[in-house]
Amino acid sequence: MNAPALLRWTASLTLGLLVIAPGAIAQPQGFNYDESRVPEYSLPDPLVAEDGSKVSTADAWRQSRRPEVLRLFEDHVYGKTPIGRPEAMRWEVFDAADDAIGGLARRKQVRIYFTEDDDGPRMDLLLYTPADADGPVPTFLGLNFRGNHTVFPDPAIRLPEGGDESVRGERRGRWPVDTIVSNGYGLATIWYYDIDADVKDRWDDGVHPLAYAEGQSEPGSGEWGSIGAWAWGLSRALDYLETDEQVDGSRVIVMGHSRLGKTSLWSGAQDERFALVISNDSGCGGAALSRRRFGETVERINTSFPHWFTDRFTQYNGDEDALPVDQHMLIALIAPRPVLVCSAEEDLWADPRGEFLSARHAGPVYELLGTDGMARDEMPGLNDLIASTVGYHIRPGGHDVTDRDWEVFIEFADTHLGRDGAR
Ligand code: GTR
Repeated sequence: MNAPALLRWTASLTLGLLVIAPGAIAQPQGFNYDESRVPEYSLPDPLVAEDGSKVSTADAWRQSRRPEVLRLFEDHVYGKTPIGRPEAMRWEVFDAADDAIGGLARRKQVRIYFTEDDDGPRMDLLLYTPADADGPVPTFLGLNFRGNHTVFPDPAIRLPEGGDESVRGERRGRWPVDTIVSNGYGLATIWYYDIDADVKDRWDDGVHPLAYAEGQSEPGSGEWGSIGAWAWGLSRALDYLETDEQVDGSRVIVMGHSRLGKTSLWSGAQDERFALVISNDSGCGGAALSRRRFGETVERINTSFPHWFTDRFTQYNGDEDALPVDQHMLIALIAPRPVLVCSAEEDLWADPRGEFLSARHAGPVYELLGTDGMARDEMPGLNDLIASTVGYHIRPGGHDVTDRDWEVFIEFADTHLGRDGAR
């Protein structure tokens, strides 16, 4: 990223913090935080097809309704992802160590190039796996907000272009790498700006240009926004992870927080290779039901962050009931794979109840596909993990990723994927 982009990025993060920093800072005014003022709404039934027919078999879901719901999210919410894995994609492992984190982990850094041009779009993947693993391990994959070097105070982590040395390790609280590897899991992470800068009205950087036709300079109507691009980057990371002998490619867990939680859900919905999907405090456009208009609304998100979604999502500003989908159907697209929705009590902007209800209303699709679905009808109390295939958890505190969140991610992954090498 060049220096002006870095400045814009810092500015956009600062703005994000002013708007919804954890706990201490008030939720934006002028939005509904009162359950009694949630309007009456009725959700589209994930099991009723557009032609009105009821889907009653797993085959019918897989063969016709699932592709239909996927297309509705492409057309109306996130935009269509116009490309798959580029033919010229390649990678180079530029760092490998067996004695990272005081001997606890192996570290690897891989530069993934999307074209044959070394200066073209590319991303750096940082991978830690347990040093004592005898074989491939289940691995968490998550994008990070501020650069790989912020994830852990490890001097060997390459600084992104234009990156700031003084923030090395500053996000360690969100990425307890030592706990993750001690529990037998790997952690792979990428700075989301490598895939696409989080800047509105800027479409000439990142991976969007890879899909442009001659003369095109921004995504067309109905094409991917930034969430679509970040999700695509996660799939390309999985392309690499499937080849890494330290990682069990059939047990990669895609997780993300906030805008990157919206991204992990969209990524897991599109790419069925992800074994488990986790969204943390993902809110509007993520796990929360749009029709509740509790906290952040469709209009507000399209106004603050018009580049995240497809242009067509703005049709539903103030008109959520007209959406042919709601976010429970995004979760249903992940079925039958386990999915965990995590909320924080004070993060009303992200509508914890709306996140729970979304998970719950995805349940019938999971049940049709032969799983236990969502085990409970009522929202649980604090720190009470619902560990059914559609899982949910809410903890005390605000918008953040905490040690408690990771404890829950690991417990849920242990339950659904099994674990190796735990100590
Ligand atoms: C906020 C936005 C939320 C959430 C958050 C974040 O400003 O309103 O939807 O995505 O940013 O990503 O930190």
